[in-house]
Order: sequence, then C-alpha cells, then structure tokens
Amino acid sequence: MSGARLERASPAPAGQRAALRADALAGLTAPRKTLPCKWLYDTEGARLFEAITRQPEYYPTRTEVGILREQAPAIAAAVGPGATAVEFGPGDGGKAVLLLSRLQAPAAYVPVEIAPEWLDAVASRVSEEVPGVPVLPVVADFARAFGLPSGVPRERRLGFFPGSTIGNFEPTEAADLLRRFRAALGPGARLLLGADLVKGRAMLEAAYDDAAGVTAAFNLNLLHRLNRELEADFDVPAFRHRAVWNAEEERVEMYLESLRAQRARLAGREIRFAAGETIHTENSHKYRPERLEALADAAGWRARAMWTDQGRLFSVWLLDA
Ligand code: AVJ
Repeated sequence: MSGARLERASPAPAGQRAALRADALAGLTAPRKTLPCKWLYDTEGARLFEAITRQPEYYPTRTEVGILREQAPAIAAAVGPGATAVEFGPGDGGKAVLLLSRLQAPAAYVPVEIAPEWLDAVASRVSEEVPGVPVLPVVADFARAFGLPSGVPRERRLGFFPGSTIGNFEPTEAADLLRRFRAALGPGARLLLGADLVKGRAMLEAAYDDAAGVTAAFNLNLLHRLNRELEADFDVPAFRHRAVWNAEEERVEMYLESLRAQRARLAGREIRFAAGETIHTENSHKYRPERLEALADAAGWRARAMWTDQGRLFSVWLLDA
C-alpha cells in the first residue's frame, strides 16, 4: 500500500484544534485517563500507521489484502456488475484500487471522508489507477448521521468498510455505525466489511507492540501532538507504550504509561500522573465470526458470505441490507 502519496494539512484547522483541546481536557481530568483514538491520526500519526502496516508482526493489513486478492473472483461474482462502491474512510485509496479493478464494470466510486484535502488525493489516485470509473467524493463524518448526495447512483450500491476500523468502536457503537451505513446506502444495498478475528494473546499483543517500536512511536505521537497543537509540555520519554489483550472484552487495549510521578501543563490546567498511571488511547475489538454476524444482524444486515485466510486471522464479509 502506498501511503506516501497522501498528505494531511498540518497543523489542524482551528475547529479541529478546539475539539482536540476539549477531548484532551475531558479525557485527562477524568479519574481514569483516556484520549479518543481518532486523534492518533495527524500527519505524523498517519505516516506511522502506514509504517505499522509493513511491520512483520502487524498481520491485519497484509492478511486482508491477501483475502481481497485471492477471493476477488468470488467477491466480484457475488457483487455482480455495475456496482457503485461507497467507501467509508478510504485511507490512501489502495484497497479501493484493488476492489474496483476486480469488480465487473463498476459504475462509480464514492469515497466518504471528513478531511477534504485527503479526499482530493484519494480521488485523483483512484481516477488515475482505475480509469473509466467516475469518482464522486463526499465530505462527511461517517461516524455521525450523514446522507449521500443525489448524484450518487441508487442502484447496486456496495458499501466498503475494510481495515477492521469497525474494531475501534464499542460493540453497541459498531452496531449503530452499521445501521447508519444501511440508512445512508438505502434498500437493496450490500456492504463489504473487514473484521479482525479473535486469536491468541501472544500474536495480538505482538501485533500492537512490534519489535521495531513503530506502534510505540504511533501511540507516543499522541503526546507529541498535544505538545505541538495545544502547547502542552508532556515529557514524552517519561511515558511508555503498552498493548494488552483484554480477553473478557475481546479487544486489544493501548495505553500510555507514566514511568514516574509527574505533572504536565495542558491548556491552562495541570495534569498529574502517579508512577504507573495510564492513559487509555485505543481499543481494537476482535470478533468471532458468530459475534460479527450477530452484530450485523442487530444492525439490520444479513450475512451473505464470509471469506477468510488459511490461518483464520481476518475476515471479509459481504452483507445484504
Ligand atoms: C486502523 C484501527 C484498524 O486497530 O489495528 C494499529 C489501528 N492501532 N496499531 C487497528 C492500530 C495500533 C488499527 N486500525
């Protein structure tokens, strides 16, 4: 996947910065400190995530791309000709290029993305690499209610939500999200969904704490970001990255752990840390196939097909509205 083509505008616009400040103040003054994982993805965070996907321990991206490639004929046959692919959070557009180039005569590609500059880059990449498929970009936050513009064909809509991004949502939020996708896509739609599967602790914890330290840098970048954008003064080397498989909740949890008692200034407030105290920065939920199916069901979708790899590490689903 070539992530280098895309650049997010930096620094973030004023509205975003105010939202970051509000989230950081709320999260870091709570009894159990937390920061929303969406803030991991500034320019540097997006670059580091792309580097994570190339680490030997981080199996999800390469496994999902392998499934999409290997099962492309089955996926294309199940989807049929003339689909309009609507992708929620297209990343660098690499998976869209893969999908569109394997589908039978796709009618259009509709990337839905909150950052306009990111959307432009995806649109030009897909137009270049899959010529002949019209690209209709939509600026929207798919995590909230949204509608597709009237210019998007109504027939044969295929939602596309790869990457196990669904795993970043709590199961109830994930069901809400799938329900909103269904509402936005309309009757008769399909959804091609990627979900990471439950597996053993060792493999999961290694995937979220690679030996090269890229995931650690990705997580710690959140503190650098608060220093950069909110003029905070976190002593970043005094924190360390931790990744823990929570077997009860079936999710990998990422934390930043304070190595000593310390304090930091943030937007006029003092944030205190005890030695060993943590900031919870991300949940990455893993699914058993039957749980994913139940989740889809609860959101009004019916599972039509599921594809997996030989090791049953990752799953790609085709759902019917
Ligand atoms: C992009 C959200 C799917 O949860 O695996 C990778 C993000 N965090 N390593 C994931 C992530 C740490 C990733 N998602």
